[in-house]
Amino acid sequence: MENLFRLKQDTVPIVLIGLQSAGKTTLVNWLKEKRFTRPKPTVGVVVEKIKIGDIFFNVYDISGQKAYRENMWKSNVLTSLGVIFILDSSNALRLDEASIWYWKMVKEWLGEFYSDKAILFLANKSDLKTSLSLDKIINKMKLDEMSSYPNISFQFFKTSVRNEENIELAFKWFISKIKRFKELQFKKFKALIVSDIFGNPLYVYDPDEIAQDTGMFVGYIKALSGFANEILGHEQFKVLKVDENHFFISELNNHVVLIAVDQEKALPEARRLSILLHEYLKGDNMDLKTELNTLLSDYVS
Ligand SMILES: Nc1nc2c(ncn2[C@@H]2O[C@H](COP(=O)(O)OP(=O)(O)OP(=O)(O)O)[C@@H](O)[C@H]2O)c(=O)[nH]1
Ligand SMILES: [Mg+2]
Repeated sequence: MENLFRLKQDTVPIVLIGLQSAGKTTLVNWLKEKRFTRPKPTVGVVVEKIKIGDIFFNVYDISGQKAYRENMWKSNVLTSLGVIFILDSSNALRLDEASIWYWKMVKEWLGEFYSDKAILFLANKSDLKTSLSLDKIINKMKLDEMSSYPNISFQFFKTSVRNEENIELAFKWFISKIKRFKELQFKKFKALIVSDIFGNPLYVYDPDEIAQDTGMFVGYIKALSGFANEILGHEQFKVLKVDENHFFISELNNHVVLIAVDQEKALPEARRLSILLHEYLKGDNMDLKTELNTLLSDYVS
């Protein structure tokens, strides 16, 4: 447990997804070296720490192969502040498939619970003759429906990494959004509590501490997600196993509560407590506040 909590990150996680050969790795290479490359297909996920503007990013470049989409894409989308979805605009044959996965991300993975996400949509390879117009892509993929997701900041660009068309412009938009989200996200945080099954806090981090290390909480989720071994009934709750303890992590409205429980049968209790804590942290239920006050008065400001 000690070790896990030393896994801090002072970088902002962002993720690149999109079907095979869209140009994800080419874009990452461009960000690093400012030159056009012809990479080999990515196997699994490659993480690069890259400074863009005045922010350090941990860039998660994930393979476009189907086997990685449901789990790797999803878990990285949920734990990143920003998502770059790249489409090969010259490949009309795979537009439907790309569309299916794009909307799966927005509707199923992000859903209504997650706010403060920036999605940068890049219709890449605009330099190729067969490249579809942005209008056609917007139409076919129904991208205008993004306006009904006010919790997601969305912008699209037609780009070419090869010609550097719109790349700077796209990142200018993306970074300005990320900067805002970074500030907001950590302002919202009231506390991060790791408690045992009886609600006795084992670790408590106060908001100031969290604000000082902006990537910390995302880092926790990432570290713990690696150990995920089971999904409980509710989509928002995951059981995570580390050594002989179970760690319970739950994400809702950007509040995060980690609860360590020592036995399997204690999970329902941890879950109940987590829900109460979430309500408390949201700060809009006065009755719950009273109920939890006794339990947490020393720990939550
Ligand atoms: N013409 C053109 N080719 C590009 C552009 N961007 C990337 N490519 C090429 O497209 C090919 C595939 O690019 P990758 O970056 O490997 O694609 P990827 O999305 O990382 O693919 P996977 O790792 O397999 O998921 C490479 O040969 C790139 O050089 C572009 O803007 N224009
Ligand atoms: Mg790649």
